[in-house]
Formats: sequence, structure tokens, C-alpha cells
Amino acid sequence: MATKKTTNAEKPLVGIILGSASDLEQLEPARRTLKDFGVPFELRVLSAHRTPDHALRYAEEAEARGLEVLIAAAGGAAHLPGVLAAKTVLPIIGVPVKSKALNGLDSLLSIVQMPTGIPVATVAIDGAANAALLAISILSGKYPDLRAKIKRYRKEMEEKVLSARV
Ligand code: RP5
Repeated sequence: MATKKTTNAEKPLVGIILGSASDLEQLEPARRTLKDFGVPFELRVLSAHRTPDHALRYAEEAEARGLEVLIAAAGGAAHLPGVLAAKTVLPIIGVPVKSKALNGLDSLLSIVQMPTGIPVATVAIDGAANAALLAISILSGKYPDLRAKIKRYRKEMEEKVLSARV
């Protein structure tokens, strides 16, 4: 008999990779959302240009370590999500971090314009919560508990909008 897959708190399913510790605040909504949904995750700071060997190794080993989705956040010349995507077939969700110089337009264009063959799913500038929700949607194809939770989340959002007093 097939057993239903459930998420296991011991083993991270999602990896959040930040290009710099300075990205942490903008990624807090991703961390909070994954926690709220009970999705096990890990968070690492790895830079495509300052620690390239470590970033590549992380991507190379991610699948064997049991990770199923990666969220990669970077600002400025934000090549981290694309570099990770080059080394793994796991789905990568890129979060363009709002930069000081160009308000994140640089980050957005760096992440969203991946050449054909190596995709990165890109969310809005500072769209960390949506990155986590998208990761949960991807996982929910395999984990029925997450499918139920994301449907409940949508229902609650619908009720909140409809009950707004204006
Ligand atoms: C990128 O450069 C990081 O993702 C960060 O958004 C940006 C600035 O990094 P720091 O100079 O603050 O470390 O690699």
C-alpha cells in the first residue's frame, strides 16, 4: 500500500541561499512563511562571486542531501540564482533583493533574464514571501499535508478580502 508522504521536521526540504548576510532582513518573510507552514528548511549565506566554489558545491550536493527546492536571493549584479541553477536540476526560485543604487531593478533583470535551458523562477523585488509560497506549491505536489495547508491559506485570504470593512 502506498504511504502518504508527509514532511519531516528533521530533514530540510528547502534551501534558502543568501548572496550576503545583508540580505537577511529582506528574506525574513520567506523564513516566516516556511515556518508557518511547517516546512523544514535551511538557510545559508553563499556568494556567487565571493565564495564561488562553495556556492557551486552547495548546488551540486543539494539533491543528494534531500533538498527539493532552492530559494536564492541576491542583489545588484545578482547572478547567484543562475549560477546555482547551472549546477542542479532542482527548481530554483530567485528573489531579487532591493538594492540601494537601483532599487532592485538591477537584481530583477539579472535574475529574470536567464537564457533558455537553465530556468530560474523569479518573484518580485523583495518578494520573499511569494518565493516561499511558490516553494510550498511545488512541494505540495508530493506532500498532501502541504497541499491541504496551502488550500486553507488561500481560503483564509479569500475570506479576509471579502470581509474587509470599507
Ligand atoms: C549581493 O550583493 C548580495 O546578494 C547583496 O544583496 C549585495 C550586497 O552585498 P554586501 O556588500 O552587503 O555584502 O552579492
